[in-house]
Amino acid sequence: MLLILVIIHSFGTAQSLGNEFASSFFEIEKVFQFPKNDPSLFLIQASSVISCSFNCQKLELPSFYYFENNATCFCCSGHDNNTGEEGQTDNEIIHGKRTETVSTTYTQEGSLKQPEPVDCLELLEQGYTEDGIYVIKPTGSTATDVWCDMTNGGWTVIQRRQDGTEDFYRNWEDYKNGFGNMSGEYWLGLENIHHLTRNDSSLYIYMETFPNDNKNPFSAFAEYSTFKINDESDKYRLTVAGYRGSCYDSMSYNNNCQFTTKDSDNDDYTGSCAHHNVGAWWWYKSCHSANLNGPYLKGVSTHGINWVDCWGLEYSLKNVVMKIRKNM
Ligand SMILES: [Ca+2]
Repeated sequence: MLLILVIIHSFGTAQSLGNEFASSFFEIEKVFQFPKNDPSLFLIQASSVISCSFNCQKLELPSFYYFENNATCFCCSGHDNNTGEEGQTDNEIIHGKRTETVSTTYTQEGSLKQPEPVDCLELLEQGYTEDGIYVIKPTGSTATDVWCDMTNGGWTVIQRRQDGTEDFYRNWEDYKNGFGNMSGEYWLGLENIHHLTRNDSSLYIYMETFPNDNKNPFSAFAEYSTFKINDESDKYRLTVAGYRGSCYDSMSYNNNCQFTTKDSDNDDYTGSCAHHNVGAWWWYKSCHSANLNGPYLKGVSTHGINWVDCWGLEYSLKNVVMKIRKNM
């Protein structure tokens, strides 16, 4: 551990990186292992304290030092709390906020550990107020990228539809593990949703129609004060209750249902609702009412992205965002 302190000391106070490293270290997003014989230590390029923090968490190395002068970040698994070695850093970073230049003793109190945020609400509470992609690590799960809606109070986005670029007619493994692009269309994954909803949580759904279709209402929200899904052994069974919204409720019908995909039929319908509706959902009996993972069919059509009680079975929505948050 003394080696770490020596490395930090030299990076923090001197020219930090030697010329022999400079060119390769500034390659964006590339991860460099340093030193080569120790897999727990990494030097990465990072454009800000926040990207440093998140990238280190992604590597599952919760501690970090960020050096603004050369835009590098040193990730490590932890600090030796017993050595009492003294070091000098350009900036000390505590809980994601940079302090004035300090000289510090590397004790537990002086460690730069960044707590791993379990969801977007926790990130918001740590002071991250901008909407965007963050790394979270739900309790019991692994680190994952996610879009955080901070503007409306720290919601973790679990699903987004907006342009049809992503294929949502997928199998069980994909729905379990998640798919898509966090800045576009995606499904976070049932496993993560399960872990995120172990605490009392709410679900908020925003839905929007195509302007040219002149639908009334143009958009709607549906919020459920109880939203929880069981684990895979129970096929991610849904608990949903406590509706409030601006149109009608199309999801309480799915309460207590298991999840169904095209290759895993867990619905009570004689056929497969996933085949019938070309999607995947917590369906029941005659399948329909909500089909937010249906195909992107742009307006009037059969079995698209439906919210039946508001726009009927024959209308496929333009935008959908599903997001969850721990109840406060
Ligand atoms: Ca069936």
